[in-house]
Amino acid sequence: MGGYMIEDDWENSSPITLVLVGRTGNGKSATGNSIVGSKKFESKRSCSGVTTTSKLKTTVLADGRVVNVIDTPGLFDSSIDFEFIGKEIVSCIDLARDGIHAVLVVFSVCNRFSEEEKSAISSLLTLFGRKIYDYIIVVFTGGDELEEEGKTLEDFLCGCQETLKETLRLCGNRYLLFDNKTKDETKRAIQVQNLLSIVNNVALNNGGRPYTNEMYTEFKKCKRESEEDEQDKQFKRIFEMVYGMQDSVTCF
Ligand SMILES: Nc1nc2c(ncn2[C@@H]2O[C@H](COP(=O)(O)OP(=O)(O)O)[C@@H](O)[C@H]2O)c(=O)[nH]1
Ligand SMILES: [Mg+2]
Repeated sequence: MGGYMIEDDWENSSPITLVLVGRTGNGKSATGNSIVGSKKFESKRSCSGVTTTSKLKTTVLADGRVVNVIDTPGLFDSSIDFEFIGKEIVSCIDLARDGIHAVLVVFSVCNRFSEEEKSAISSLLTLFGRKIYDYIIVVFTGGDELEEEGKTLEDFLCGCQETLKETLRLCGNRYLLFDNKTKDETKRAIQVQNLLSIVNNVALNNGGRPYTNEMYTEFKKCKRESEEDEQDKQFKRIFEMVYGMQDSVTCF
């Protein structure tokens, strides 16, 4: 009963906020456009990042649900420094005023799963804390390319590297395929519906609670404290080493 309350409440009233992350060129902006149903984000073939700061666009679905989509720059590209990532993350969390319902990690079936991608996932852990994994959905772009080869996503995943399989397991095996090139409006709408049904499951698993600024602040606080803890321990170790040795010196 309680579960249904959460579901009904979540589905009908609150806007859904999704954040797109991943390496430049994987199709984040194109996926954002597929979700909102128009070219609101700039998506380009060139490898230089088109999106330089995080942007939020909103759409209202046929059933009245409001969906906010936040597109981010390639935060996990190897060229980007940690300070910039930190600032962008804070700006994303500010943009998502009511919290983040799902983090869409975008991979492309056309690009090899790289070290950058692997580190993107671990950066999320470092930046947001373990809780963030409960909100991740992996979106593979390039559905049209697979279709052309007569392959399904499962065929693709069968032949993929073990590290990608491990990453998917880490993200609760929540993944789906997007064809951002389709001109077929029904196909686009079905893709969005499939995504939203996974978002719905994510929300239910998280008790209807999105990832909020408070959770982020709490994580940062705990992290700071544990770092301070670690510093304390380290200091204690050094202290014991120095004074322990002195003790033994006086003993002699
Ligand atoms: N064939 C194909 N190309 C795609 C798909 N999604 C994105 N792309 C292309 O991938 C390139 C990079 O896309 P973009 O959205 O700018 O990536 P971003 O840097 O992650 O935002 C563009 O040329 C897109 O047209 C897809 O589903 N199929
Ligand atoms: Mg982009």
